Amino acid sequence: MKTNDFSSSSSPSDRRIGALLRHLTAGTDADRVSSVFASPTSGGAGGSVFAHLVQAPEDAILGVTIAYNKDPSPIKLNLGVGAYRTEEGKPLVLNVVRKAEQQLINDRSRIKEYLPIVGLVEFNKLSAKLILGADSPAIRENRVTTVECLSGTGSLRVGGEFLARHYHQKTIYIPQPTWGNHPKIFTLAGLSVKTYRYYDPSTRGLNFQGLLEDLGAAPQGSIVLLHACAHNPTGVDPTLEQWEQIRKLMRSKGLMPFFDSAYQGFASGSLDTDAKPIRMFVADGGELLVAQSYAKNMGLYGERVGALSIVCKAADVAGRVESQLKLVIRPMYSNPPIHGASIVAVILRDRNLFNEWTLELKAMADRIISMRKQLFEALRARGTPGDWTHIIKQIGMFTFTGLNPAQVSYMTKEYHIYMTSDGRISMAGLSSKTVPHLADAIHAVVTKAL
Ligand code: PLA
Repeated sequence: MKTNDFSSSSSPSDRRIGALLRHLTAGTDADRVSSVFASPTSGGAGGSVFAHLVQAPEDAILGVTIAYNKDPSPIKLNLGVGAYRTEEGKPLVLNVVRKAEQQLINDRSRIKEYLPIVGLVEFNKLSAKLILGADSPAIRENRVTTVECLSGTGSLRVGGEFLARHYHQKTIYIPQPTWGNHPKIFTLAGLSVKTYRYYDPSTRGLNFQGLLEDLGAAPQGSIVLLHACAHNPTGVDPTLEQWEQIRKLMRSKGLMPFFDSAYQGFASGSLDTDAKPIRMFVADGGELLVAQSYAKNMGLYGERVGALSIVCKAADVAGRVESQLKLVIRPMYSNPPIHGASIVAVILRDRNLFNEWTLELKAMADRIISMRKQLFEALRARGTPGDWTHIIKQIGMFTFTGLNPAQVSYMTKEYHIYMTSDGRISMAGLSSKTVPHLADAIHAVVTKAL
């Protein structure tokens, strides 16, 4: 039987006639396969159903690494993403993490079954203790519900979606500027995103007055995203006295605090000191949310391990909140991964490993602080015009240099130094060896008047 006369033809009407013919002559399997070529999602001559897509831009932060990887220059330097590097410029796996992993591997009783929807229960309890404090009244009174989520990002997303479903106010105020993913996470979670003033470029410090005015003018009950410490990208945190004023204002207006704690321990080197602002809000007995990440402070970036805690006023409410969180999580990713959370649980439950972790964490924080000093001194030695004291005043992983996008792109082109276009540099990506190169680049670019 010869029914293929039309199937190799390119005209759609020919193909339709061919298909019709084959249908009428009740063809063989091969005929039926070729008739599928006329359907939009099958192979063959038709165009892709995705052909209309435009190329999306790379992510403003993670795209910097992609550009860096493509650069063959031996002097290239990646100060884009906030990922800790050693003095040798290498990624670091903490010693305690290696030890915890060894323990896990040696334990033959460990299995790979699904975790519950809320994740590893011991990890959740230990995470709440780490952020709220071992003596937290909220934990003692069983008013906290904690769920394991996919690192800080996942915790923010689950918390955002929970609020969009169950909280009476759907607007979240985020600082201006903030981590670039915040507006996207909360918009997709179903909240409407507004900003409050945070940073004053003229002082390179906190715009405290603007912050108080904007939160004061926010509608009653609005959600407010607060960076727990080491504000990204500015490196500017409120003082404890300012936090106290923020707390009073927010509580007086029934604003709901949603803390993003992505850098606990990285700001001061102390886990407890960095958690103080959150604990001040818990101490007043009010409600709040906290998203925790272990990416930076335990160096577990790719393990995607974090937690969302919701502090409630009563234990029975916390229980119902948890039941609703499960309804958010189950259709999103069903249940979280087991490995990263197990590493964290091993470290947090064991006093020796915990102490060793705090030392390693402090060493990372100290190395970053020493990079700040070295860069500041290097610019001073070069007589680079401008006041660079913000390099040593700012807190955490990043320096918000004040360099503009043209200056950033010049430094990338001429010096192979990669950073986000807002002039943020990851101090954790620097080393004593690379400081002079960065200082040369900054000196060149500010004296060029771009
Ligand atoms: N919140 C803030 C304020 C962050 O800076 C980051 C990460 C996260 C949450 C999320 O981290 P996690 O999901 O990995 O736990 N910010 C990085 C990386 C370090 C990134 O953009 O993804 C940054 O370079 O800004």
